[in-house]
Amino acid sequence: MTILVEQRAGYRRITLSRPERLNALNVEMAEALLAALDAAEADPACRALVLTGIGRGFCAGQDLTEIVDMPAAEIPALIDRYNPLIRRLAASPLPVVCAVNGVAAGAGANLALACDIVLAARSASFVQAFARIGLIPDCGGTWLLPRLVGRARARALALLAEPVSAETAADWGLIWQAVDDDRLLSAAEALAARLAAGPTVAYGLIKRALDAAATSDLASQLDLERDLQSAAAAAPDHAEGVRAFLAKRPASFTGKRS
Ligand code: T3D
Repeated sequence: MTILVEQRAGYRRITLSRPERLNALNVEMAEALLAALDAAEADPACRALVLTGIGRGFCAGQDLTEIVDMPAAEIPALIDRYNPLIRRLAASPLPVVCAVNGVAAGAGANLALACDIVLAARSASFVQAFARIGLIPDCGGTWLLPRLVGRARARALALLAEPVSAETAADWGLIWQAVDDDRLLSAAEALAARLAAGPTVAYGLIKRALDAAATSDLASQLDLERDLQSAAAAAPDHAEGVRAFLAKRPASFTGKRS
């Protein structure tokens, strides 16, 4: 079993579980993660996700023992097994909190960055390790890095392949927050619980709008905001949010579509 899935009140925690290899990614793990996303999204009681790793690493990227003798011609097919996971994480209607418990290297770093809110233990680090083994950042790295940290830092991260501490990652805007190691899981779970009690439909639409903005012009984005706002407003949580505000009470969101 390459991952563990645990049901919590309102959300699921998915834990990468190949600690002897620092949770290095293989096709079996990518497919298990996709199946876990499918199952979570199909369950109306699941309204957020936490992704973390077991042991001292978050994920050391591609399991290199699996590609050591792989002909270059087979690489595209391999990457086509991973890319759906990055697309699915980014496009999931559920908010995904990543708790980076240790080193996140190569595809493991970009797997974390594809999540919505990334917390990292202060002892964790991020390394775009690809160039060390003559590869380029994949799993969305070349798309995400310049958008997250700008051209200069993206280039240095990718070309130098040096580790960046969790604190620096937070200072640069690569991630949301660095937290004390012993608080990482509780902080991530508290965020997930908070998101699980939020307006789930609006969260999914917020993600869609922000993702579209990366490749859109202002006029198109305004049109998209109009359309997505209308979908958000049609969900019962919008009316509940307004009623709760006017009644000066906390909102009780259900996450229901209609
Ligand atoms: O070909 C393609 O295009 C496919 C797609 C590729 C996408 C990628 O992700 S390419 C990048 C792959 N990842 C890496 O190159 C990182 C390799 N790992 C490291 O550089 C280091 O392990 C770390 C910096 C992540 C951590 O270093 P350290 O010193 O804390 O740990 P360690 O001793 O190196 O690793 C601990 C064990 O995990 C060790 O096994 P052992 O000796 O105890 O039996 C090590 O071999 C194993 N391990 C770590 N990373 C991988 C791995 N085993 C297989 N694949 C790994 N990626």
